[in-house]
Amino acid sequence: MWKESNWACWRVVAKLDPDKHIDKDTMLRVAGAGFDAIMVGGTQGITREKTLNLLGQIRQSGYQGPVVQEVTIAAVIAQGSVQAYFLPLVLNAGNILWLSGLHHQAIKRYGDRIPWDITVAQGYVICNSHSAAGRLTGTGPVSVKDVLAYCDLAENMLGLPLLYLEYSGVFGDPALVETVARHRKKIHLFYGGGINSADRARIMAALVDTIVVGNVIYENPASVEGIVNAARYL
Ligand code: 1GP
Repeated sequence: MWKESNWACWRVVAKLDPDKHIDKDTMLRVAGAGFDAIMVGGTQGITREKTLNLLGQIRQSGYQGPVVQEVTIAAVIAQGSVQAYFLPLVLNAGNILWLSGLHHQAIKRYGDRIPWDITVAQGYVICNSHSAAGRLTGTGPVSVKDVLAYCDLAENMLGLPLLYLEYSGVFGDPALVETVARHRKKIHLFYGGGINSADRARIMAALVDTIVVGNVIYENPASVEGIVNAARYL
């Protein structure tokens, strides 16, 4: 049973991309590695069929923890197959579609069917403008001052429950992450990007509430358990 507050206890989350092939052995490793949750979502080539396939693989792996969907396209919502939906609002998007436009369209269309009690809005700051997400949403480079201002916007103006510092594909700047972590009052901080070793996991997990691990699962599955343990036992 999903409790709205569950996600606030997560320390380390696996992000699986429906557009990437994951073999059975890797899926079993993920299932047994000790992740607090699996988040399903990606930027490119996401379809309903690929999403449901991946959710099926997760189920077959025997994974017992929460599985949530990060929704970037309303049309691929995996209704009934996940515990919660995470909706990114890209605060530094160059195109307003990714801040509120697509959300507005989706609410207009599906409003009466949206399960708000299992929906979590995430303030996203895309710090790697060269990533697929950065290019798609039209972000530019961000300074420490920019990110602090986005943090205030998310926390004090929009009242969002979580801020996601997204470096997707590259390891972020720990000094920037630490500055944001010290600056915020209570907004929950997710960090994602370039965590491909226990050392990197330890560095970022010491600064934020939750780290998100993506690419390394596909590139070096054998390292995943060590990464989870490093995040959990610093
Ligand atoms: C991507 O934040 C996640 O959305 C994780 O990033 O793939 O670089 O680990 P990586």
